[in-house]
Amino acid sequence: MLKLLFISTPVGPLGSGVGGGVELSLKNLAIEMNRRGHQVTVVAPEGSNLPHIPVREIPGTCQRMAQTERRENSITLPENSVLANMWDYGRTVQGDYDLIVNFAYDWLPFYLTPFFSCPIAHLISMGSMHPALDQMMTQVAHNFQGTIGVHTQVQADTFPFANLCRILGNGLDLSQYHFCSHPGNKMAWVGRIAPEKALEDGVAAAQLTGIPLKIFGKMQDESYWQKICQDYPNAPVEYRGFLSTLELQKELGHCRALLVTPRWLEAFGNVVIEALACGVPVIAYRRGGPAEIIRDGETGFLVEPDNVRALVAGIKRLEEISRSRCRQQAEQEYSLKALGDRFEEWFRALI
Ligand code: HBI
Repeated sequence: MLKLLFISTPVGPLGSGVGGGVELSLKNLAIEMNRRGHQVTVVAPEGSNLPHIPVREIPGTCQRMAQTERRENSITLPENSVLANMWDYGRTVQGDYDLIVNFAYDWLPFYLTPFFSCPIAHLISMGSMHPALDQMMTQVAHNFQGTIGVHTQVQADTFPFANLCRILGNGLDLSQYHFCSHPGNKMAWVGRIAPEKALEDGVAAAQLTGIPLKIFGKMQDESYWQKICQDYPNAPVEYRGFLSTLELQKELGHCRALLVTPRWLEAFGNVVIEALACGVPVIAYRRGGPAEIIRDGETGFLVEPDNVRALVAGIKRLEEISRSRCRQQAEQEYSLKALGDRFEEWFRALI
């Protein structure tokens, strides 16, 4: 039985959606490790909540999202930083745990690593974004070999320490996702509404095909959304908000396809395996994590990045994809058991 301390992302409380995919990763991992009989405690900003997992809520000011920082900016910490407060708490209790797992994409946890006696596993949730952060990650990768975990090879390749990364994929509680064999005539787009996700390309594809597009996700950048509505006033789109997994999978399952249009390099693409779990084919730009997940022509299509007409060509070929093959891939590669096996092996290697 392992005693694990998960220290969460500082960008927002767990359950708020601000932490995007890393919230889902942390929750699923905590549930799976618990199921395996390990003792998991989560440290997260106050206002966080997780089903059946003890959460130590820490007060303080949330950290700005790394993708909103400019590459040449210095590393910043706000006054009464929740990131600093979470790690100070971790320092005081580290003796009670076999391993600390860091879920923050931030400079401080990497800098603090040599000051801790308890081993620390770092799960990096995005690609390279910031030279000062890359530098600190590189130091940890070399001085604490094996402690850097990432989701995909393409994400690892964005870092100078690519060969020192452990590739862990991701996973879902598939029992929460129900296979749907007969969708309606609509498509889905799922993700934080933010420029790096290029929602406008999905909207443009809906306009070109006339197939209604359901949009799900945290409204992160309102002005960005307003600009899309102005640029595509007649596109058949509907914003459905940030839904719970139960609600999302119900609506997602009734779609003919999920469109994945990242402008940036997605480290993984949780929404891709959520769609596959519901039997929904995925049409994605051949870029980042989705390009490593989707089996082109079998569980979806990978198309030329930033090319809306290529998305449309993929949509027209949807009949070629078997929806049950999509669900099958999720069960083979992205179940919580598969995820738990990969992570437990990693954790044990570090203890
Ligand atoms: N930014 N500073 C910072 N820290 C994080 O942990 C972080 C982030 N931006 C996005 C993010 N985490 C997650 O939404 C993605 O890793 C999925």
